[in-house]
Amino acid sequence: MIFKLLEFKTFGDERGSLISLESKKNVPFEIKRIYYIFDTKKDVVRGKHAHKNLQQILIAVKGSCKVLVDNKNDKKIFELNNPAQGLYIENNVWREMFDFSSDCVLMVLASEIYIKEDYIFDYEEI
Ligand code: T46
Repeated sequence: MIFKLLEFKTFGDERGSLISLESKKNVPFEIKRIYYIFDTKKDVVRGKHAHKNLQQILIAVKGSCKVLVDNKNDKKIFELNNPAQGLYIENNVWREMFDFSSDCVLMVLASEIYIKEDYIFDYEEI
């Protein structure tokens, strides 16, 4: 039930920047799925759930958004606005994503394939 901000090494040169993400290296799990959230409308709150087994890393590869994470012992709001930072979220952590900039592309690396039954929509169940 942990969450923490990870810093990724940026390979930069006169051409620009590159970040590489590798399973079990700078990503602490085997990546089984990648999805991204974009074109999010103003004042929308996404998420509002936890997961039974899933671990994820959320990266604002463009733009910014805020993520509230809550494991009942600790509750924190992170602003994601840097492609070199990823918010690692373990299972059983409540998350809400909000304040998306209009250009925000939020990329998510997931440790499992999509399983509907893995979602916990009742805060009292975490
Ligand atoms: C999470 C946060 C950070 C799929 O068919 N496959 C997928 O892999 C995903 C992630 C979603 N979907 C479908 C299910 C819904 O019909 O896409 C639709 C939107 O998904 P959802 O309402 O769950 O989106 P968010 O932004 O509330 O939550 C998502 C992830 O589902 C969730 O695991 O932790 O982003």
